[in-house]
Amino acid sequence: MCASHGCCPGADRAVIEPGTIYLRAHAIYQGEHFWSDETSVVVEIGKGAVMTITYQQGAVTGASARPPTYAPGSSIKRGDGIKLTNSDAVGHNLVCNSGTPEPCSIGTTASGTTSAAVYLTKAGTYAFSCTLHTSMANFGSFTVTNELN
Ligand SMILES: [Cu+2]
Repeated sequence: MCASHGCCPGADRAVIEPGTIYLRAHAIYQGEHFWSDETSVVVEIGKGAVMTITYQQGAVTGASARPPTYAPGSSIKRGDGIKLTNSDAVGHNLVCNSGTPEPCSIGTTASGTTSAAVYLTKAGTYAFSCTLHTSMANFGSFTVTNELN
């Protein structure tokens, strides 16, 4: 269909990244170029696997004593998510530090419960804190690889 409309032969092979893509149709008729009005589509990464970050019992006493655990590992792909399981005795949150590739935040999660998942689309290292407890600043980190889910 693309070729029959005389459009750019590479258009259907473009690598699509998440974001807004602006499109115009192009045609050549009797040597003249014609362009349609511009339109846009939003491309989103699908939601993939979810890593569980667990705050262990005693987490509030300090990161060095009881660091969080990561299952199945501390690395996810773009489009994957994280959720917080709080196995400590008091409520905690998980807020990505400033300077991470994109903001992330899981609100206060009560003792013995698991939060909903939060999905990330940008590759890089995400350090996080529980902002309720100063002893849990820079509490842990995980990595989002450039690979798409
Ligand atoms: Cu906390």
